[in-house]
Amino acid sequence: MKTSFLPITAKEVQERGWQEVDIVIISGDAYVDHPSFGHAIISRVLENAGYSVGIISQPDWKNPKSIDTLGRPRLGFLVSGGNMDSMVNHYSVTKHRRKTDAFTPGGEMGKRPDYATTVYGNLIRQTYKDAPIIIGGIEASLRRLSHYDYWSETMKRSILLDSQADILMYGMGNGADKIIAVLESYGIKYDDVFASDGFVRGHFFHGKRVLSYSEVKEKYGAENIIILLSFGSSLPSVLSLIKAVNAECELYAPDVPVCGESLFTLKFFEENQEKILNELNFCNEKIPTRFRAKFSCGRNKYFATD
Ligand code: B12
Repeated sequence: MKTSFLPITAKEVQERGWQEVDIVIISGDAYVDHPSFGHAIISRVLENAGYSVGIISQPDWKNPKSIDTLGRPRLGFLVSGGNMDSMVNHYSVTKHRRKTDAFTPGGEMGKRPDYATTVYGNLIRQTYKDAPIIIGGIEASLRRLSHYDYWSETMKRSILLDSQADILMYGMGNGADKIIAVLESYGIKYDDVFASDGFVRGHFFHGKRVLSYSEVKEKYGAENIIILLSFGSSLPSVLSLIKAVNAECELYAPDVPVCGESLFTLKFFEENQEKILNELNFCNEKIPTRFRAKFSCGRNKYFATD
């Protein structure tokens, strides 16, 4: 992270000496600069990559000017309803209006509209007919295809159409993205991308159809596969799946920090040894022994230790 809070007003944009921002992020949540908020993670990753980013949090959806407070972004708008689907945020399963919003200061309810991603997208289109709009986060991800909307008891088409956005980014593929970029920078080719059998739904990643674990085994034979694990999880059910895969194939878990382009190499380890060991001691107190990761020769190989 390079700076204090990112600009939320035109004055703050000017104070940084910027003529414009590259990207405006619009979120249905309060602007909380903490990694438990999607807009905070994405804004800092983009800032780290050299882009100028401004935030519009919880715009007044009855006023089209509210999405224009930072002007037209050079590259486009990134839009999300917030950490939760706005309808789940507003209504209980029995369709009663909730009284508090956990993602707004003081729990104040009413700071975002129903179907927030769609409303924000249309609000942008009232002012900018052709500015690129990219939607993401849980609301866009879960509504990416035509779906039954429990709240209106109707079938809805993809939120991509209703929000008038150009691109919908689904899920969290950022860990795998970074690992692929690092492989490419070393000229290392990877043959396929796969997920656990139960997770595969015919989707594509980096132009490759995501295969199931059974399919890759059938295609290459378990003994010929080297797997790079490209996500993190401490869920026991996921860890036991990884452990089963590790028993059949050669498996590595490269450790790619969220910010910066560096890898968790032996050199990085030696330079930061003290900090890392302190952190590990802290983690080891919290994580049961059998789910800990261990180091080997600067490569981070996953061992389930029991
Ligand atoms: C912490 C948490 C809470 C805390 C919130 C405290 C706080 N102020 O931070 C508390 C305990 C208060 C809470 C309450 C509730 N919660 Co809650 N909560 C969570 C939890 C565990 C983590 C949320 C989080 O911090 N995520 C981290 C962020 C960074 O992840 P993310 O938003 O998914 O963002 C990633 C991607 O989506 C993407 N992304 C995000 N934004 C954007 C934008 C663009 C443009 C792009 C391209 C990508 C992108 O990139 C991000 C990084 O990978 C989630 C489960 C989960 N693991 O996400 C449930 C979750 C959000 N909660 C949920 C629910 C149901 C509730 C409650 C309604 C429960 C209840 N019955 O009371 C209440 C809310 C009541 C209310 N009216 O607000 C559900 C929401 C389901 C849904 N369909 O929306 C979730 C998903 C859990 C679940 N699986 O059921 N919750």
